[in-house]
Amino acid sequence: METNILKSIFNKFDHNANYVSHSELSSGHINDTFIVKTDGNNNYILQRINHTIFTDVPGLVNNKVLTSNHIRSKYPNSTKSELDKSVLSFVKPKNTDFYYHLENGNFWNVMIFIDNSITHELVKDKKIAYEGGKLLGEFLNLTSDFDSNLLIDVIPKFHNMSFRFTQYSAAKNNASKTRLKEVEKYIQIVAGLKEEMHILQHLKEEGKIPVRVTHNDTKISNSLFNKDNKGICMIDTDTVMPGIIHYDFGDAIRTICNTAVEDEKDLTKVEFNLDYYNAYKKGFLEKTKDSLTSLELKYLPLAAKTMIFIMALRFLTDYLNNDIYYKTKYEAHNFDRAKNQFKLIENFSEKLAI
Ligand code: GN1
Ligand code: MG
Repeated sequence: METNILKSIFNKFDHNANYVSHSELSSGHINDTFIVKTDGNNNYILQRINHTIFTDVPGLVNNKVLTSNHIRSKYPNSTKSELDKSVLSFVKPKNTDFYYHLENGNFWNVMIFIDNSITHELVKDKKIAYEGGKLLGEFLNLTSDFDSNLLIDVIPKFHNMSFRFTQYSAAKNNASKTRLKEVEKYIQIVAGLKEEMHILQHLKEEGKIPVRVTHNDTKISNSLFNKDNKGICMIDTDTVMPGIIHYDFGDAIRTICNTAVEDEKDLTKVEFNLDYYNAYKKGFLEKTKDSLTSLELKYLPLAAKTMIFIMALRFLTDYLNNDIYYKTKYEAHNFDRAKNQFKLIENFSEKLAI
C-alpha cells in the first residue's frame, strides 16, 4: 500500500498525532492491518475491513465498540490512558460520530496500539497456554452481562456446522476434477465425522447450551500478552456476536495445542499437545467454572475437536472453490491448511480418545 494513501487515510482520524512510519501485520486471512508509528504518545492500528466478507461493516464496528465500552465500564476507577493500555480503544474519524472512515468503497478503522505487547503464532510454553486460558475466561466473564441482542450477527451462521456442510457440498459440486481428485481422501474423513460434528449445534438449537456473547475468532494470535507473557486482552473482535462458549474454547485449543503453525506443510510436525490443552483448560476454568453449566463443561473436549474440524472443512471448501475466501500465498495453500487441521484432529482423537 502506498505510503501517501495510507498516511492520508490515517490523518482522517482524530488522534492528534503525526504519522512517522507504518508496517503491515500479515497474520490475518481477511482484513489488511497496519501498525502506524507516530510522534505522539500512542501508536495505532489502522485496518481496512474486507467488506466483501463482512457485508455490514458499520454493524461490525458497532459490535466492536459496544463490547469494548462495556469492558471499559467494568473499571470505573481507571483513567482513559490506563484503560487504553489494557482494553481496545477505537478512534473516531474527525467530524463524525461513526468509528469508521469510508473511502472509495473501503472501510477503515483505527484503534490505539497497546505498546509493549506481543502475540504468538505458535505456543512454545505451557505458561502461555495457561495465561491464554485465563484471558479468554476473563473476556467471557466481562461480557457475560452484556445484552447480546445489541450485537448484530456479523456473519450469520458463522460456526453453524450444517451451514458449513451446505457450503462444502456446493463447493464439491462445482469443483474442478483435478482438485476434487486431490482431496478424495479427505472427503471420506469428512463423511465419517459428519454426525459427531453436529452434536454441539444440536445442543445449542435445543436450548441445552446457553447462548452468550462470544469472540468467535480466539486463535492464539488474537490474544495479546505483555513481554512477561501475562495476558492483556483479546484482540480482533471483528466477529464478536452471540454464540456458545465451545466456539471460543475450541478455536483457541485448535491453535494453542498445534505443535506447528496452521499452514505447516510437513505434517510430521503437526501434533496435538496435551500438556497445553490441560494448561489452557486450567486457566480457562479458573475464571469460568462458577458460571458454566454442567453440559458446557462436559462438552469442552468435543468443542476442541469440532472447532478443529470446522476449520479443516472451511479450508477444504475454499480450496474446492478455487480460493475465493481466504488470502492465499501459493496454489495449494488452502489445501495445506486443511490437511494440517485434519492431521491435528487425528492426533487429538488419539490423545484424548474421542
Ligand atoms: C480468519 O482473518 P482472521 O485470521 O482474523 C477467519 C476465522 C478463522 C481464521 C483461521 C471472518 O480469521 O474464522 O478461524 O481465519 N475469520 C473469518 O486462521 O472468516
Ligand atoms: Mg479475525
